[in-house]
Amino acid sequence: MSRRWNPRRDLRGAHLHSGYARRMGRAVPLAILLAFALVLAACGGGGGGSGATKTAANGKVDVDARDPYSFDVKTINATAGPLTVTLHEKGSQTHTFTISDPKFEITVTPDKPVATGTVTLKAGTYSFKCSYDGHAAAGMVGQIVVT
Ligand SMILES: [Cu+2]
Repeated sequence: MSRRWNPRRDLRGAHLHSGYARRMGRAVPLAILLAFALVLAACGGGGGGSGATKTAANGKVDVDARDPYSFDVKTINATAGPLTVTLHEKGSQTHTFTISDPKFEITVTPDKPVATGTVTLKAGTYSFKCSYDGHAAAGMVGQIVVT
């Protein structure tokens, strides 16, 4: 029967074992928390974007498309007339700079990292986005304010 066993050793064994279990029990959630923190940091870094504003100079503006899913500008100020947009690929995914009305789209890929196009805009506010739905939803959107 178990009464013949040295109770001290049994107790110590149980104590050590429970200590080990406690450490493990703490280590696993910590690893999960760290993994979540990394995921959140990655999302925050890209999707957060910024409220950056750029003003077109001489009818030209440069826009960076970054991974994951952000432009380096949220608001582009421009004057009525032709606006030349140069899109630069700063990541490794295909992105577009798209205006739906008037229809305008330029596309960059890792193999073709710079794209330029000109669109003529009247005074008003236009939205632009990356035409990949997931990208726009993740923050690749902005507006052009034409005065
Ligand atoms: Cu995109």
